[in-house]
Amino acid sequence: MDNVKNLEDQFQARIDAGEKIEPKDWMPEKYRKTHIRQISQHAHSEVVGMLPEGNWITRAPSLKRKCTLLAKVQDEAGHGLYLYSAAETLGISRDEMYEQLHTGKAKYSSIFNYPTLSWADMGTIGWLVDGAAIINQVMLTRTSFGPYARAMVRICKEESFHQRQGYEILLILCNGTAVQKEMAQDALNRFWWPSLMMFGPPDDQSPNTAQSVKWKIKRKTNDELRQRFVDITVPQAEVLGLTIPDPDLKWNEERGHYDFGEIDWTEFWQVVKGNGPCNKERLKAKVEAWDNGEWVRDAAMAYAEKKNAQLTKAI
Ligand code: FAQ
Repeated sequence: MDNVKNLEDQFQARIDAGEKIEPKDWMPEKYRKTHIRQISQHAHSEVVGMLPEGNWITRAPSLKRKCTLLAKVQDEAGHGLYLYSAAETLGISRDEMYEQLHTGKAKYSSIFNYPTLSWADMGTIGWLVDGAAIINQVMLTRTSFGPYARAMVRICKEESFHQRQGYEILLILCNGTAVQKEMAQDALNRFWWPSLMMFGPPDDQSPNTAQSVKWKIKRKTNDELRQRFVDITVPQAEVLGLTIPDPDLKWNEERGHYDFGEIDWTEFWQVVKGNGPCNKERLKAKVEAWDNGEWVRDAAMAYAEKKNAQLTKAI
């Protein structure tokens, strides 16, 4: 018992000194489990997050837009793969993680359970969803677990490009016809509140935050990051000439931040529990893709086994 306490104290001292923890280092079991939970949920979010935008690849308004959207969606797949690899270093297999996703046991970000109804949603997802993801993930480049922190550096560079391409779509729409601007406003109206929910429950209702901050898994709390997102995004909406759908949104001189209205946490928990507008559709699409891809996985494995056998024989 004393031995474990000593190890835990030494571990915390390493964290406090700003050292990175690597997969083969000793770590408390809860630190390992928290990372498996967070990194795998993050990976699932990237992968399920391809679906709402994938919906618009065939309907993009020009070849240029189609290529850009295709590249963005592929980037998200890549992010999922780096993250699954980072989680695997903690002793969970990719198959186990997929199984947790496909059986509905694992979570993924609530935001991807909302439908994408117009082309303006592609702009709004880039601007707000990738925008929120960057604010959360820039902090994660300094997270204490080495493989996660390193994966986040590259991911953030790509998310930053995604945010700009989304904002540019909206700039064009907002400077276009009245109908195009209306489309952009409608997308903002639908995505604003779900984007604020991406940062997770308020700090006083977040069971994981206190320990995760202590272990430097989280460098800022859910509410701190949410406030930062609002402060950065409001002036960007002003440039677009769009109205954020929150009558309580107001600059607070004393705090040096925007005040904003009450988030509907009942809606958030409903979506997290599987009852959002698209939860069932998203899971069904993922499971179908997995089942339909079985012959590809089998063929790839058979090819790899054959190559291995040839190599072994040659040696
Ligand atoms: N949705 O105690 P906390 C992206 C759950 S990537 C669903 O505060 P924690 C890129 C939480 O898991 C977006 N569930 O939890 C892209 C926990 O449940 P559990 C994903 C949520 O972990 C863009 C419970 O509530 N980003 O968008 C959500 O300390 C465009 C209590 O919450 C990441 O995953 C939610 N929004 O803090 C892709 C970033 N919020 O597991 C495609 C890494 C909370 O105990 C297109 N993750 N829950 O059963 C994190 O930073 C953290 O995990 C938080 C949650 C901040 C999300």
